Amino acid sequence: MTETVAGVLEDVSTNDSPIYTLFESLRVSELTREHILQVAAGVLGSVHIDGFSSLADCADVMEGLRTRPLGTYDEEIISPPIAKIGPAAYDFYGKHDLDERYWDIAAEATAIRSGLLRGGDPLDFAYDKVRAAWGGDVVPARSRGRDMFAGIIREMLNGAKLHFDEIVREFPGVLDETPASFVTFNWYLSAPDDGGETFVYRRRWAPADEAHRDGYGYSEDFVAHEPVAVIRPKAGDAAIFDSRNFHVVRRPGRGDRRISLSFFLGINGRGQLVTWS
Ligand SMILES: O=C(O)CCC(=O)C(=O)O
Ligand SMILES: [Fe+2]
Repeated sequence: MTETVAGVLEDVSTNDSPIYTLFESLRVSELTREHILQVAAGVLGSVHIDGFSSLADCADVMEGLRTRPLGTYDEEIISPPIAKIGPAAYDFYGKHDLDERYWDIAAEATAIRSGLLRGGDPLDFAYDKVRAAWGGDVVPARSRGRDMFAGIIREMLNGAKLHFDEIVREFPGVLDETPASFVTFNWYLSAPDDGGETFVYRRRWAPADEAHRDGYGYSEDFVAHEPVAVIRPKAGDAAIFDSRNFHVVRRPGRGDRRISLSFFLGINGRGQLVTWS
């Protein structure tokens, strides 16, 4: 157990058997395998990695995004550009199928992304660091034998409503193999001076929560009293948390745009990290 977690260890048990909430938002300078495992096991709310990349690398990617002819890879692209580069499996949940469009958008996005960081792919940079932390393979999840897309670049223009991400529940059968955990990874390439925080609640979806539906998300009142891990993004930082916990992204305030490169991480039965977006 890390020192910080031990430091906040508080027995909240109502009988003689100790029980700990364990939902800290840890702030570290290096991601480790233990961080990923603790988030996956649910004994850590979030890990915020300071200086995951240099600001120069963020600026390089941002400059590339500014000058790239981004084309018509997705109708969700709005002005200003870079609302989203790359498909999210989520976009295809309603169709119950990753159709040809998914693979087409994936190929285009991969091509656009491939030259964005010092002539290389920023996803490779992120994979190298996550692989080093994990000490094992980081490989794409597969859907009907094909490598899924991972590494969406997206701008949160207005934040995101309270939601959870659990692909095996929302899109059963899409992954060829069921991972044992669901962690989201976000590398913040650009971030506002204020606003744009991510709140992660210690609360997983339950069927009765559908009574709190609000469009694609949920109203926040029913999680308001849960322990919460808060991430305040800074450019160059990264963060992980269990994507099955309800989370909300606040509207970005003053300063730079809120742009991240992100993917989900699952741990499979062979001890590999598998990725998708
Ligand atoms: O941008 C963020 O901080 C979180 C976005 C999100 O909803 C996710 O990664 O699942
Ligand atoms: Fe999410």
